[in-house]
Amino acid sequence: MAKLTLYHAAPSRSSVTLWMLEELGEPYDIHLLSLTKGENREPAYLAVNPMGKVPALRHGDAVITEAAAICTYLADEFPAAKLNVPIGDPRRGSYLKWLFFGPSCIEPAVIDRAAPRREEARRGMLGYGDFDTTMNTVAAAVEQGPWILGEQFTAADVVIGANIRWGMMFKMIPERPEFLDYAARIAARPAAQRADAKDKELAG
Ligand SMILES: N[C@@H](CCC(=O)N[C@@H](CS)C(=O)NCC(=O)O)C(=O)O
Repeated sequence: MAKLTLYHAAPSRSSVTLWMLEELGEPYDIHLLSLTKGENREPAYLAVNPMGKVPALRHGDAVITEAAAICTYLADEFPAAKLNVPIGDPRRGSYLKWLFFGPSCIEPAVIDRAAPRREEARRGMLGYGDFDTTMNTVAAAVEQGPWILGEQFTAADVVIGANIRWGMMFKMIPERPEFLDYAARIAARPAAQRADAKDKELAG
């Protein structure tokens, strides 16, 4: 079977994909990079990801970048783990919507609030509209639980769950009950615990 190698900095956005790999349960290697030493800007890594960003995943000859794309790829590539919603399933549309909602709405909404623009952009110009609507939309999606699509935990929970956990940790996402409950359900998952422990060890 083709080898999986995660290019990772601990902790960082690549921790999302570390968690995804733990949920997947397939063997993988970690190629650790130090962002503080600028190893992500060295030619060897720029050949892997010209953006100089982590994460990147190598699977055999394929290289995938962008955390949400990596989660989507792994879920589809290893369907036995039941972390995807396959083509043809009526829930696939909703599944894809949430995989994209993380990087295209939640992240920019959170970052724009943390580092506001000098001139406020019109709501219509912003893909996420406004912060409160974005948060209310996510809260409604995770409120009922246990997972975004109901009983099945999917890659969409890794992407959205990581946004919520990290956002609350850095006080960038409000600690509302829907988010706290969802984060507690995630924290109880053995794969999330293994990923957290691995990250701590790697960072240490
Ligand atoms: N859009 C990318 C963002 C990745 C990203 O910004 N990673 C940060 C770590 S949290 C990074 O590599 N920063 C190093 C740098 O930009 O020099 C994704 O979602 O994977």
